[in-house]
Amino acid sequence: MSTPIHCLNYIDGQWQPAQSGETLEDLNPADRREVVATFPRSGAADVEAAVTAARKAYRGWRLVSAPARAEIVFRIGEILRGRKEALAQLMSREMGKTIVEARGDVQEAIDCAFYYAGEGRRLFGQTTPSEMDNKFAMSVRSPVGVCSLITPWNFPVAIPCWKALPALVCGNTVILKPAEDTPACATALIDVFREAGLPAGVANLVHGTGEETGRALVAHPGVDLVSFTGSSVVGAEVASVCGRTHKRVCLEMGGKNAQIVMEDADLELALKGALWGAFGTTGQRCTATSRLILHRDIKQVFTEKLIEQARQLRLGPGIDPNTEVGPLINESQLSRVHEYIEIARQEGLKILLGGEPVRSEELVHGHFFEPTILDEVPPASRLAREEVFGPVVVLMTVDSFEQAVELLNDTPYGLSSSVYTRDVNRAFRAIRDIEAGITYINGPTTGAEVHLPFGGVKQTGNGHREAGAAVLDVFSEWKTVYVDFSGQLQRAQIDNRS
Ligand code: UN1
Repeated sequence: MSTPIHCLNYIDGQWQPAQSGETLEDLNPADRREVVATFPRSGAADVEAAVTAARKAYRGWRLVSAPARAEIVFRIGEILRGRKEALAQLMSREMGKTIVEARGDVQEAIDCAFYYAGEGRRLFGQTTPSEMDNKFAMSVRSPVGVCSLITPWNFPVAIPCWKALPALVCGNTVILKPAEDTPACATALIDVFREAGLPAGVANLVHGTGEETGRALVAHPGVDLVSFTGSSVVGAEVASVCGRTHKRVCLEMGGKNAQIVMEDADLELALKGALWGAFGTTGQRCTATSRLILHRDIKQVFTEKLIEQARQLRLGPGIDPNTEVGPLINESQLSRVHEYIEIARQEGLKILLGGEPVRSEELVHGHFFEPTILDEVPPASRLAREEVFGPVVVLMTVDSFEQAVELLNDTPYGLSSSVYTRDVNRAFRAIRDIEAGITYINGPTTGAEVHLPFGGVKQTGNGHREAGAAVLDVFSEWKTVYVDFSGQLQRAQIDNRS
C-alpha cells in the first residue's frame, strides 16, 4: 500500500486547500482498506474564489487568438502522451478499470487534445450573402464565458478533456469539478494543463461533493455555462437550476443501450461485441450494453456461449495485467447493483449467471460483482428500463427485425445502440429507425471516437452533442455581423418591392 496522494484545489494558478481546511478520502475500489488520495472538501467560498479567478482570466483569454490558445492545447496533448503510462497506472488504482482500459482513457484524452488543437486553426464561421447591395454578412464564433465542468469518475481523464479542451480553444475559462471518486486523476490532469502554460485562472480545479461544490458551481451567477455528465436524476436538477438562472447547459446522462443480434449475424463477432459491451469497464460506461435483443433462431446457442465466455472473465484489481473485469467504483455502487438483482428476484426473473458480490478471500475487500446475465426480461421490468451501471445484462427474445427495433426504442434513454446483421437493407433501416444518438452496425455499443459527435436523445441528453466539431456549438455563441459598405442608410424590412 502506498501513501495517500494529497490533492489540492487549483485556483488562479495556485494550489490550495479548501478554505474550511477540511478534507475527504478517496478509497481504492479494488481494496477499500487503501486510501488512494485525500482531497479538499470545498464549499461556497472556494467556488466563489474560482469563479472570481475564471471571470478575471476570461477578460484576457478571450482575446488570445484561437490558434495561440490551441497551441497550448496541443502541448497538453504532448505532455499527456509523455505521461500516458503513469496516468493510466494512477487511474487503474484510483478508479479500478483495467490497465488497458486506463491507457485507452488517457489515449482518448490525447486524441482529443490533438483534434481540438487543429480546431483552433478552423473554428469556422460562415459568410452569407446579404439581401442588400453593398452589404456583407457573416457569422462568427465568440466564447460563452466561464464554464463549470462537472465530470464523472468512469472516464476520469478523457471526459474532463472532452469538455475542457474545446471550451478552452473557443476562448472560455473553466472550473473543473471532478467526481469525488477520482480526485487524483483530475489533479494530475490539471497539473498537465498548468505545465502546458495556461495563464492563471484560465483552468481551475475545485474538488468536493456534488451537494456542496457541485451545487454552488451550478447556481453561481458568475458562471455562464454548465456542462454536466452524470445521472439523469442529477442532470434534471442541474437543468432546472440553469433554467432559473439563465445559463447555457449541456447534459450527458444515462443510457439503456441495446445490442440486436439477428439470425443472419456473424455470431462469433456478435458474441464478442456483447461480452465486451456489457462487461468491459465493469459495465460502468454510459454506452455499456445493458440489453441484448436476440432473434429466436439464435437465442439458445448465443446465450449458452455468452454464459460460457462471461463465466471465464477474470475479475481482479485493474492494475493486475491479467484482470479483464475490475471492481465497481465504490460501496454504494456495489449496493445499488446488488439491489437491482434483488428487484430481479422479486420480479421472478431468471438469473443465468452471477447475481452476487464476489466474496473470495482475495477480492472481498474490493467492490467486485459477478458478471450477471438475466433471461427473458419483459420490457416493463425495471431491469429492462433503468440504468444499472454495472456488469448486468438482460436478454430479450424477438421474432422479427421490426420487433427488435421497436423493443430497442422502448426505453426512456437513447444514447448508443448496435445491430449485428449481414443484411445491408436491415442495417440501413436500423440507422434510420433507431432512436439513439449513436448506432453501430456490427460493432458493440461502446467505443465512440472523440472526433465524432457524442450524445443521445430522450432522457439521455438535452439536444446538445459533445465531442467532434458539434461541441463547438456548445462552447461558443454565434455572432452575426453585417458590414454595410454602401455609405448610405439601407433600411431592412422596408418592403418597396412590388
Ligand atoms: C461514458 O461512458 O460516459 O464510447 C463515455 C465509449 C467511450 C466514452 C464513454 N469512448 O464507450
